Amino acid sequence: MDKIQKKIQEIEYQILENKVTEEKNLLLTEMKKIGIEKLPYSYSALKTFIDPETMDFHYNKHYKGYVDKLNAALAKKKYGDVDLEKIIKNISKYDKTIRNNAGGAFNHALFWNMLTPKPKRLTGELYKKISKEFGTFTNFKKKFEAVAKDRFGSGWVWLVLTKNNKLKVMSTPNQDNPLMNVIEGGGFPLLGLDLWEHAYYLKYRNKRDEYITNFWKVINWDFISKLFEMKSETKLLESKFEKSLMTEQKDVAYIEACDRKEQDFFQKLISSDIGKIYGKRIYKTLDKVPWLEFRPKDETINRMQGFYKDGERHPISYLAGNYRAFCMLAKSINNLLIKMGREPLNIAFNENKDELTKSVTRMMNILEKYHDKIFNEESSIYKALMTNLQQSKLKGEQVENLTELRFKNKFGDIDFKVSSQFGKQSDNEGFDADVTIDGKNLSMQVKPFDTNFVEEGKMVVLTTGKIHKYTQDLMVFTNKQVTLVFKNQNTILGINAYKFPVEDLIYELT
Ligand code: MN3
Repeated sequence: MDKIQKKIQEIEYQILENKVTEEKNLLLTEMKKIGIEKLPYSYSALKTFIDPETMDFHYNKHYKGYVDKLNAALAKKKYGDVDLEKIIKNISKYDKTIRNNAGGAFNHALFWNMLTPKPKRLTGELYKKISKEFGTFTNFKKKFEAVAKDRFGSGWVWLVLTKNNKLKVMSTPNQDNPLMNVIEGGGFPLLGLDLWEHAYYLKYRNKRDEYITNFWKVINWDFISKLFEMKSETKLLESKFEKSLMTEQKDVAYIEACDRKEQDFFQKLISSDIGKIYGKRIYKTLDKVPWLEFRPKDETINRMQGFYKDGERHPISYLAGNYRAFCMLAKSINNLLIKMGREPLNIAFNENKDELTKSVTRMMNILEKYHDKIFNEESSIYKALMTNLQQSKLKGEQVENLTELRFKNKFGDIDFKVSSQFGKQSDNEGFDADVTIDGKNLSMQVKPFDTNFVEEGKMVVLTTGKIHKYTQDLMVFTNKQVTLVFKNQNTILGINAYKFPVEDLIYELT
């Protein structure tokens, strides 16, 4: 008897366990899909506006249909985890099926929340703004109804908050939405009315105008006001940030130089995958600056890739590969964010790669957005960056001149040809050169260095530049005292250092 009891218990546990796992999996797949917005009232709750049968059909058949078809289309194309608002904002990237169904899902999810069986009058900031911009609240209602009546065929009518913080009544066809990037002069939808026949035909038949007028009886102004406040708060924060960027910039003191420890961190960071994100985004941002012109490399006229102003390669071109500038930029933007009371960036000394990627991406978004405020001659961030980059450039020219001079001292008047200058995009602290010695053509990578010493049978060369594997024949290091020339066959990459077998040091030039 005991045995049977035990067995039953075991089976019961097993069933329970399976059920839990199954529910967990179900939940996980559900979470990866676009969710269904719950209807916040019963089908019969909005009788003054719409009948229960239409409500039931509209919600369960039409709306859920859009969500299901959208999820099916997204799964088929393997778009992975997605956010509905993001899809809407980037709708031009998707096909027509997704455009229609994402629009349907988004519009209706908003629509259900914009209605209530217990409406209150609109008061507060939005009421003031509507009255101010449309003359009176009645004028706004008239305008909204007129635009709605004007919509031929299926579509929506909207009250929209534009990018310039203005209110606007507009209409979109089909399931398009003012937030879609394909809609010209759109914005964030605050209020919307479904003008498809499926939304009213059972109750109103051909009297669409009556349906439009009855809409005012069920509007959830509390929800609309919240949407408005949320969106204007974001806008307010943005304009505050912009203002602070303009005024704070006069105060040069807030741009702090980076200490050695911070520089070491950013040096490692710029050599990593995150450094690649930084470099790419710097190029993208500088490309938007109107007074700079990007020019690609052209060997026939000996032109380097970079950003040019009045025909000259501008030192800002070194920005992408310069870790000191990277550090300065991160610190300056962080100081601004802290002063604004916003969440600071988490870059310096952070070892978590995901967090770092997020923070650097956020920093680059800010930089790109405010490119015209940051990259202009009035800006103190720009001035500080330029001082830094000019110093790098001077240092580079010094290294170039000294290296060439020492090669000529040793080998006579050889042809020393610099093929890529100090501070190119991928590597700001070094340059490429070619020499012909005893009829042999040799390519070299030249870098500045601090000091060198022998450790465990290897020659260690400490440098402040980026540590990178090069393919040239020679690795050459120059400082004020000496130029070291190594064979580049057994080069080992260290942290802030290159290491070589002692016998690979072929020349010490002075
Ligand atoms: Mn509908």
